[in-house]
Amino acid sequence: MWSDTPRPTAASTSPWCALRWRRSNRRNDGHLPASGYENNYVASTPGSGRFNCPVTGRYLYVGGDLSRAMLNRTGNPVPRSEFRNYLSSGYRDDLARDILAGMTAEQKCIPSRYFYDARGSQLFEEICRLPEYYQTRLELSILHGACGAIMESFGKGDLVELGPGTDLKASKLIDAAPEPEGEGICYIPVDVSESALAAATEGLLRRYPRLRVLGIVGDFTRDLGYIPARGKKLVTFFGGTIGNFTDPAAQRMLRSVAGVMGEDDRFVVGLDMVKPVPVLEAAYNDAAGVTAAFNKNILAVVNRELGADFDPGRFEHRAGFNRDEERIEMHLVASAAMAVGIPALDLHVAFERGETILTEISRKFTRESAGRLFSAAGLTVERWFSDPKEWFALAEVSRAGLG
Ligand code: AVJ
Repeated sequence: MWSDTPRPTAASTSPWCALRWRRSNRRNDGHLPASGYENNYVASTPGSGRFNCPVTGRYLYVGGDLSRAMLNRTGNPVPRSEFRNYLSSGYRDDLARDILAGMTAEQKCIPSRYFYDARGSQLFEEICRLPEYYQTRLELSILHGACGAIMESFGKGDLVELGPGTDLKASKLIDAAPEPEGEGICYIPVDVSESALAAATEGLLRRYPRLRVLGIVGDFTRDLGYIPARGKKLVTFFGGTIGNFTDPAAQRMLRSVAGVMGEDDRFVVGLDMVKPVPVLEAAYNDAAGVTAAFNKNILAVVNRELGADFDPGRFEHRAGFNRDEERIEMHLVASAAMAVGIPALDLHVAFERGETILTEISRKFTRESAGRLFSAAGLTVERWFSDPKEWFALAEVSRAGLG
């Protein structure tokens, strides 16, 4: 269920673990470990690594090595990074609930968040390198031009990135910060994939010796409350992923971001824009078939997690632009009538030939529709950065009506 993200329990078979989690429970304010207990911990485990609590499964990750660790006031090394895991065993429960709803709906559907298992994430990275998929490259070049202005007004504080994927965007921003080496910045990536977070932060810790990292392993549609409330914040949500949400879901998401923002805070959102339809459709129907493989992989996720027997070979990839809704819709089309068993749900699903599963919507915006989206969530566009053709844009928004 969406609501029952488990809190850490104090019970543990490992004394340091129990102590550690009780501490983080008590002051769940996101402050990085300061001194004392955590220092002993680092000193006894030189180098970097992750340490699981055997009971909660949560872990502390200490990155970098002691030679690069920062020193506290008393000259003791302080770990520069910590990961907190707020994900529960709820992933499978969520999937089960979503698949039950999706497979019994008039238009069968599977939410796009389930694309991103290890293979799906790898396929998505491949998509980003495709000649037809202009978004990733354009966004990075827009950010290249915008990062100076964005970081000049931000200065320092918490840099929160929702679903980072790679460390490319964060390093562009940190490079453009007024102070060198990540001084004064705590990078707070939020992602459901702990391995993606570890990969995205390791390089940053090496590259910026003064940078601190607080990794939040969680779902940014519901775990934003774990982002520490302190100082100044710059929140980023790149990639155009906001377009994957229907309007009500986008409103919920934007409102929850607005809820952690103060009046000086800014939120930078990547938006894919309406453009000639052939360009849009080519981006989701690449010649190499990577997007088709990415689409079908969602069936492998359901098979693995719920014991279902979808045959990905009997579904075809289809993606097209819906002009009325201004969005790409991605489907899997049953190439024959078939029945699919989903044992974990005690469900048999009948497909007619040609019936589809909707797996993703990817909304395309205009300045006007983006403005409406933000203002409905209590956010105001402060600055707009885009390429000359306005194929992609970064909207820098603030909380409306504050101060
Ligand atoms: C990462 C969600 C922005 O919608 O374009 C790429 C995902 N789907 N190709 C998008 C995706 C098919 C992508 N987002």
